[in-house]
Amino acid sequence: MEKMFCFQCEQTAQSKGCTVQGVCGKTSDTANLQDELTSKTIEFANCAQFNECNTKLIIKALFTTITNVNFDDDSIKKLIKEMSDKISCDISFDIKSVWECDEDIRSLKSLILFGLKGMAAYAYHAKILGFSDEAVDKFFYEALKEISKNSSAEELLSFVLKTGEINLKCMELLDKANTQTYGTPVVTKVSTNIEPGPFIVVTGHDLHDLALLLEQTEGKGVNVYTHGEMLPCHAYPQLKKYSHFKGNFGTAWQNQQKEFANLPAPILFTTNCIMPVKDSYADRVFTTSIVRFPGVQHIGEDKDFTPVINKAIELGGYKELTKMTGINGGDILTVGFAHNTVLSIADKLIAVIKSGSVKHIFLVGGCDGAKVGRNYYTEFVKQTPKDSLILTLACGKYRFNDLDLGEIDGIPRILDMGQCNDAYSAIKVATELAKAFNCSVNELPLSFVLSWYEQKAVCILLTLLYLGIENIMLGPTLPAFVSPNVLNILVEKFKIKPVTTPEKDLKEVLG
Ligand code: FSO
Ligand code: SF4
Repeated sequence: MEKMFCFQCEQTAQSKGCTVQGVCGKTSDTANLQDELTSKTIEFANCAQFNECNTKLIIKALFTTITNVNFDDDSIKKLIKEMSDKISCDISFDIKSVWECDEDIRSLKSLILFGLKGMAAYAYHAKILGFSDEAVDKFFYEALKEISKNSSAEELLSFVLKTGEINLKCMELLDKANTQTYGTPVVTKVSTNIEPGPFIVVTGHDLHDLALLLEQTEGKGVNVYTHGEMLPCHAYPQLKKYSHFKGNFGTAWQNQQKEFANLPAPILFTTNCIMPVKDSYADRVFTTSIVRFPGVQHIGEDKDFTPVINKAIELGGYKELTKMTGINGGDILTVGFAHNTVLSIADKLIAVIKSGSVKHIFLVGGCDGAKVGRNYYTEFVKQTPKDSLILTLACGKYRFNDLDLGEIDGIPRILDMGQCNDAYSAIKVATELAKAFNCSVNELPLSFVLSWYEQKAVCILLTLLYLGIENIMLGPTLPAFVSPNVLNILVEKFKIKPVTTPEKDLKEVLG
């Protein structure tokens, strides 16, 4: 008897589905509540009027069900009740009907639903900064309705690509929101060392929460360090202006239970990826916005971070400068190569490609994760030829972002473009290069080597497919929700392939 069913992330049990409890730590009760919330959200989208308040509720519900966001049954129940109270039409839908239907339909509907969840996270961050796009907002209703219909595989496939198209708009919107609010990222060197005295570690993806925390800690003798996907925040002028915004602590999300165990500082989670919080550091963890974990103190919508600041002062931080490194021993991480920065040196970039100093560009991006095989990405980057550049984004970069691979004619070989949503920057750079060389993106000496873990990576992948990007290498394993027939379509139409070994894949790419 299955107690639950979930196969939305890369670490799903036996690469098939979690049926007893989540590998992520989600209990079957939480998983079933998240299914109920998804079902209610689909019912709601079928009858709700299109307006800001309803859109926000839909986005919040979708974001809540993303992997490693919310483990708290009470808050999910509250959201289900809020949604149920607003359902005004007579419709009944159970997401379990999707899990139980024909495997190709299940696969296509999963691609839409999981892509939508990822997009909801990006739309949420943009809305917090006051930025919305009507086409993006309307699509949430339309796509959720589609999931409840009896559409054909063909119709669903075109909806899958439509999800990718709208997600591109959504990432563009978030890029606009972040840069108009906090300035255009500039190249910045970030230290991995921790200075003496009280400090706060902030993780997740939300720039707004970080900005508020920086404001509230100013002049209080409490330093702020990023963790995980917050690292690129150091490049934004309106954030880096704070002298107490110091550096980066730790590596990617899957190492948090080890890295936080003895930390003499509080940790603020602004989004995923939160792992089950161990007793050894539970009293030091704070969540805010959509993130929740039972028993962990939550900072509400008033965003009063006083309890976090007081905790930092109480714990006191390290007594002396504490040297730390990335996973390869490097202690400086360079960030800030967003599309504006890279395109500001477009002439130089074009020149080094034309002269042959740069023969290939690799986009090695995506999520990190716990699986052993993920050292593929470290090895891949280490083995790339010296006349190649590596664009990177999202938390998978912690596998190699502390490596010093040198420069080519003044351009660093590793260019960190930002968070997962900054895949938009990579797309911008690729399309501009294609224009300059008067060819298609697929004809550029550019290869996409992606790592996926959760649903934000799904919507980014759909965007790349919508753009017609071919030969994407995807790992560490293919999604369990892609059925053999759907995979065949992806292989035939887009030549998508699973990663094999760095040696073999590099040989194939470079011929
Ligand atoms: Fe990583 Fe987690 Fe940003 Fe994801 S922290 S895995 S793709 O949430 O969103 O990259
Ligand atoms: Fe399993 Fe991933 Fe779902 Fe968690 S989110 S229950 S690990 S498939």
